[in-house]
Amino acid sequence: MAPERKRSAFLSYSQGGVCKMCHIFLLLWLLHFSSVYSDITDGNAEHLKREHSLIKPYQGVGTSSSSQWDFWGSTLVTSQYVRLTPDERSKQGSIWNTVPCYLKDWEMHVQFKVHGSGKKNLHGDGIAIWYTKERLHPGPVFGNQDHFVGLAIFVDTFRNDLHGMDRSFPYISAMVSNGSFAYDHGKDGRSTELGGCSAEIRNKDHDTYLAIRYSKGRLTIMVDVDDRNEWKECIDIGGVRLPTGYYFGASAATGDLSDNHDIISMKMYQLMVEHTPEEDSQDWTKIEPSVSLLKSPKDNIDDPTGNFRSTPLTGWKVFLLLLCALLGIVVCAVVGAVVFQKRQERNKRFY
Ligand SMILES: *[C@@H]1O[C@H](CO)[C@@H](O)[C@H](O)[C@H]1NC(C)=O
Ligand SMILES: [Ca+2]
Repeated sequence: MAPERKRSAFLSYSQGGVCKMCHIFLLLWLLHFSSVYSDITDGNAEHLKREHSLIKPYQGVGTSSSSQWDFWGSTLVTSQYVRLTPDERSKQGSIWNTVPCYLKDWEMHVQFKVHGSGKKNLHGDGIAIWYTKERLHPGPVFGNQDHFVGLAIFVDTFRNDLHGMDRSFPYISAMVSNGSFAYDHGKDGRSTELGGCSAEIRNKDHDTYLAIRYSKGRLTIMVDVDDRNEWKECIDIGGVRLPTGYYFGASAATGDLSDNHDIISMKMYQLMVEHTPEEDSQDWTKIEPSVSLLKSPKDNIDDPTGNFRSTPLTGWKVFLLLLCALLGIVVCAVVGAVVFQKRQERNKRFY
C-alpha cells in the first residue's frame, strides 16, 4: 500500500517555495501573533468526512439505496475508478453526493485521471467539480446545467477560444454564480472566472490531484500534477461567500472530441476553524453565493477574511519588513565587501 498522502494542502503548500527572508518574517510574525492568528494551523485539525467522500472501491455506489452518491449518464463505476465519460464522442456523465454539506470550512481533495487516444489538442472537453444548490441536473456545462447556483471548478482540456492564446490548455478555473451568470464555452469561461492556471494533466502515468479549500471566505485551489507529492497554488481569492447545505458533485462531457474522464477519489476534510459568535449566529444556509472582489487574486489586497498574506500593511508590519530588508542589505553589503576585497587581493597578485 502506498504511504499515506500528506493530507493538508495548506501546510504542505505553505512549507514550499518560501524564501529565507520570508521565513524569518513568518517566524517573527508567528512568535508575536500566534494567539491572534490561531487559524493558521487549522490544517492540523482536519478530519475526513466519510459521508461526503468517494473512496475506492465505492461500496454500494449506484446499487444500494443507502448510497451517499448518485450517478447519471455515461458514468461507469468500477472498483478502481468512476468513469464519468468513456473516450467516445458526445458523452456526459456525473456523480453527486446525496448528503448536503453543512461544514463551514472544508477542503476537498480530488484524485482524477484524464486520458485517451486523442493526439495533442484533439481531445475534450474536461471535468467540472461542483458545490451547488442543486444536484443531478444535466446540461451543457461539462455535463451539468448552466445558470447553476454555487461553486464550480473547471478542468478544461479543450481550447474553444482561439483568441485566448495567452493561456495554455488544459486550464483550471473557478466560477461562483448565484444563478444569473451563464458559462460561456466559446470563451472557455473567461468572462466569469475568478482565476485559473494551466496544468498538464492529460495522459499521465502518475496520479493527478486537485484540492479545493474554502475557509473564512477564502477560496484556494491547489494542484498536484507533477508527481512530486507537493501542492502548487492555482487560485487564491478572498471575499468569496458560499452557503452551507449545498451538494458536491463531479461531471464531465465529451463532444466531437473525447477522453476518458475518471474520478479516482473525492476526499472531504473538515477544517477546524473558529468563528466569531456573530458569524456563528448567522444562518449559513441562507447565504447567496457571491464574490466581493472580481479581480485578479494577486492584487486582491483588501481581503476581509484576515489572511495575513493579503491584508494591507499596517505600521509594525512595515517596520518588520523594513527590518528584514535592512538585514538583507547589510548581509549583501558584507558579502559584497568580502568578495570585493578578495578580488582586490587577487588582482594585486596578478599585477
Ligand atoms: C446575482 O448577482 C448579480 C451580481 O452581483 C446581481 O446583479 C443579481 O441581481 C443576482 N441575481 C440573483 C438571482 O440574485
Ligand atoms: Ca473549453
